[in-house]
Amino acid sequence: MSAPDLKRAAALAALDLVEPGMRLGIGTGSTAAAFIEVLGERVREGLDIVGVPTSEATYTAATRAGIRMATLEELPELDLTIDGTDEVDGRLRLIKGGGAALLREKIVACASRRMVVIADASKRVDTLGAFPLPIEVNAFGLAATRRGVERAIARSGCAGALSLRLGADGAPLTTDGGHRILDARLGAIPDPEALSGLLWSVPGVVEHGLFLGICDAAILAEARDGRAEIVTLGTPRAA
Ligand code: ABF
Repeated sequence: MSAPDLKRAAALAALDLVEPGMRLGIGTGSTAAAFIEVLGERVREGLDIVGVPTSEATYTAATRAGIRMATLEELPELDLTIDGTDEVDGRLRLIKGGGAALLREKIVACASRRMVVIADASKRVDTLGAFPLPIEVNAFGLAATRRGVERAIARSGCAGALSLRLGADGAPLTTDGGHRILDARLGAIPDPEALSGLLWSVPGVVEHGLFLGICDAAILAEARDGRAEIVTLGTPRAA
């Protein structure tokens, strides 16, 4: 099965969690795009829900799909957020932010009663960190913030290079929130909780891509004998 087929299979499994009248956080990335597609089909068949996007790109895609959208200002409490991820471990700890939307994704996820990630099973890891950890930083005083981030990484027992994320035009990428992203190539993060706290203590760090204790379930699709097998990791409530 192709990756798009697996993403769609995970998205369809997440759609089963959507009930009429729900206020939905809708994520960013290609798997979230598959969810928008299948959700749009159900909305066109009459499903009544309202969505809050985690990025401008998601707002545009969901609106095009005919999904009624609102802002988090209008709907500060959500019932369920469906979003993608870059990595998920066995304790439902995530690395997110490959799509540069991590700040709004974390805000929306934390405004939701439940947060469910959808992905193909390649995102499943034993230890977080093979995927570079995105760290969203203020553009002001970037050099000083970078040194603070390097010290925080070292104090957490991790090691690895930091790089400033560039956009397609080769200039430093600017997030929806107007910030910059430093990607930390750490390889492995044995103590995500320790690293999270140390990063937050650095002046100039706005947010990072470690989602710890936020995710309720992960719906993973894996190809088995030409079919998609769905594995749901999560709390009994979510699973
Ligand atoms: C988004 O989904 C980001 O946090 C993450 O980087 C991305 C994963 O994208 P994809 O589903 O295309 O692999 O939520």
